[in-house]
Amino acid sequence: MLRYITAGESHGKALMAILEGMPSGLKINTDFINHELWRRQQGVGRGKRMKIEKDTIHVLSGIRKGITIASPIGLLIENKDSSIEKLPDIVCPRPGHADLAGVLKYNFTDARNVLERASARETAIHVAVGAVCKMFLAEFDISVSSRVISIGGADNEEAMVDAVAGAQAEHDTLGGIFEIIVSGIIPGLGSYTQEDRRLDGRLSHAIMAIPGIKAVEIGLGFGYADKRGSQCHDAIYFKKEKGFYRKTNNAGGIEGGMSNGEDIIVRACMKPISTLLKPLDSVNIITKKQAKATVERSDVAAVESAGVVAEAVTAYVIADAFTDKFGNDCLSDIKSFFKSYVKRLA
Ligand code: EPS
Repeated sequence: MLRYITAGESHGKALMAILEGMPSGLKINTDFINHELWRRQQGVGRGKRMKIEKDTIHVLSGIRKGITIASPIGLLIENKDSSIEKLPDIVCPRPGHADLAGVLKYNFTDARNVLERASARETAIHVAVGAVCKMFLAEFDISVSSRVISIGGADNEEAMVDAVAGAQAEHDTLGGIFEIIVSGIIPGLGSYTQEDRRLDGRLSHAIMAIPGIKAVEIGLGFGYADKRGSQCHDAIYFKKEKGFYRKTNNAGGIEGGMSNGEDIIVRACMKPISTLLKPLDSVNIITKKQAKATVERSDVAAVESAGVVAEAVTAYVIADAFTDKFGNDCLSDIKSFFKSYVKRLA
């Protein structure tokens, strides 16, 4: 089992995570983690904050001489903008953001207390955790990637750039759809035996929990609804050199809550960013008078970044399911077990 927890506010001193359960013997490449952090900061529609920050990882514990030693891995990213104590109160909650439900729940008179933690800035540290998980999975030739399918309804790069520029000019924001692909996967990760062991449930949970995500589908997803079974289930074939395989992958690599050996394909929809420069109606939480929502510095769109974050949480879920099956103690033992499993499947 793997687990991790994060801490940190958007404009606090730093973002932190403790990742537990990584086996001993894994080489940690901090350049790779920094590259993943850099990827999250790119993309059409990102705001001014991305010009301020140059997210850089500090690995505080869990490695010695660049190799994991099975103890919890402490990760930290410093915020260059750490102005949390000086930032103004927010009393007109932004529709779509955590602001209103957060102040009601925690009895605040300032939504700043909510948004500082609810901000998608926190996703940076998930990317660092995911980068460690990707390094682990790479030992078994498993890779996780993503691609943007559409932004604001536009589905080619030029149109996406234009759509974002158009929204920006009108002080508006956009969302979109991205896809996650897990390649090199073996059959048998996850399990049908208990609902919380189902890989599709675990992946959907992790991706749906990324700020701004409103829908997740696996494989054909909603497309199954208007198909007959005979048109959409992936027929099974066998070749000596290949083992069991499919000619189609509508299942998105998961059947019965387990990986079936085909690529895992997950798509998710991100809603438009909730901070609008031309704000929607809101209510002042102190005076209860009608007002316009607070305007904060933000992005116009962050679909590509959300894809990078989803890669990270997917890598974590796959690594978690992988260690459930093959163990957590030491990389060489896991490799031996993995080899014998692959041999048995053949
Ligand atoms: C983000 C940092 C934030 C926002 C954005 C994502 O920085 P700031 O609030 O200082 O401009 O750019 O946050 C949101 C979209 C949000 O809803 O809170 C980041 O690092 O990704």
